[in-house]
Amino acid sequence: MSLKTHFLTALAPIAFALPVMAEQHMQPVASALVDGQDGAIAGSVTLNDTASGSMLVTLNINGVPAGEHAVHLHETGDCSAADYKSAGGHIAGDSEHGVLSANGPHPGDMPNMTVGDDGVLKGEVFLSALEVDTIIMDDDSAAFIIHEGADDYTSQPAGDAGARIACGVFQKEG
Ligand SMILES: [Cu+2]
Ligand SMILES: [Zn+2]
Repeated sequence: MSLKTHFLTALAPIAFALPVMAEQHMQPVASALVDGQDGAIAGSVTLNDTASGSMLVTLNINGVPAGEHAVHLHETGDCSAADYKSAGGHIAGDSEHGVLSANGPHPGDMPNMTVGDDGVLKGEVFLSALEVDTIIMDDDSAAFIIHEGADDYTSQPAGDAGARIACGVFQKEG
């Protein structure tokens, strides 16, 4: 075997290993299929653990009415009620609602999402105070909710964001 062949043989496993290492910085840990009562809203929300410890939330939903909408993680993985009140209140921990509250925000409070005439709600959000295994995937799971209106980031308990127009229950990935 020539010296050159030895070199290539040694390099090959490294070339295959590099993309895998990159992916390990982002692991999908839970996801939710999201829909609404009118049948128009459809999409998904994915939760990824990252190397930094923050959770990366990826929103990819279509058919949402144009305008500004509050999006939150709610404490119960149950979208069975027509008004989605079955999903309970926000995942709260010891915090108050909203980034404008002195003791806020709740760990699953996210920025308002602005949707255009194409109905696309697409975005990425970092949440630093959430653990998937203990908080999202507890005994009754958790839900993602889109509200009719915007979150004022300060009203208790949920930002005065109006009706719940879409819901999705988180399931563990893998
Ligand atoms: Cu909410
Ligand atoms: Zn909240």
